[in-house]
Amino acid sequence: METNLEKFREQGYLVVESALSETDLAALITAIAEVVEKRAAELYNEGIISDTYEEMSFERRWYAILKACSRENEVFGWHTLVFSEALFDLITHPKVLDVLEVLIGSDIQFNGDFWVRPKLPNEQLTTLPWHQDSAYMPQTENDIHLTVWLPLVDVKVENGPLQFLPGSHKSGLQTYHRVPGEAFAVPVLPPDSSDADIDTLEMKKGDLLVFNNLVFHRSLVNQSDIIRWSTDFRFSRTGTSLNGLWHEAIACPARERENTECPTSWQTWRAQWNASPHKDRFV
Ligand SMILES: O=C(O)CCC(=O)C(=O)O
Repeated sequence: METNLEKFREQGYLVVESALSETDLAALITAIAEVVEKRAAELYNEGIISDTYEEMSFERRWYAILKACSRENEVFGWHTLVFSEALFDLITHPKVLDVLEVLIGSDIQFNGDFWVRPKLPNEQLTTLPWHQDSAYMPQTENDIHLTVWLPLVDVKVENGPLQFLPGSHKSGLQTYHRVPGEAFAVPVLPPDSSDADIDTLEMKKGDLLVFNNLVFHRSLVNQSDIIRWSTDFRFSRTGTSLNGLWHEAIACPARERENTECPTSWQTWRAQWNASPHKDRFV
């Protein structure tokens, strides 16, 4: 049987089903819900909304609030808003790092790049065209950078799954150009594929997706009426150059050989964050 490592090398991505439990994800979901709660209270107190939608579920509340104040298309992801110990604990969770260790060995650095994505119904901004992540991370194409992508709700065809082209990382980085109306640069030559090659990833909350920096993927429109919440973080082998990427100042060791404990504490990472010139760069 093909191992996870073989599958990952062949496809450029890998889904590990039920890698995390409800409990593993609970603290981050609570941290996100607290951001929503705080913002709802502010908007209510400012008289901008007349209901805080307190009774609504995690999947619906933020969208209801944004609709009520006509601010539906604001950002493609949250960064500073979700900076928290809960987030750090998930990034450095042993179950996450165990998956990575099989792929890149036991000396692993967290690149400092993290997002929580509230992908809203029918939102264009978060409907991403085919791309390779190295197109947006200069000078990373000769190294392995891994994205760990975790759905915080079940992902189906209707609510904006990711699609991949298996094996597309093998042709290297393509050239990209800007297209009016597209938030992201798009490849000059569209990836060479037929529809039959496209792998649409329906995932359950608790599944873990990991993909490399050269595999072609895209994010479909969310055609449902719920938010497709997800979170993603990037990693590489310890010592891999981050070449001045904007998040380099908050990169840190996540695992080192012969040490089961994460070598970086939350306190250390928070101090890095506080000293970082970029901490207020994104919402
Ligand atoms: O979460 C998404 O919808 C898109 C994620 C993505 O394309 C990426 O992280 O490169």
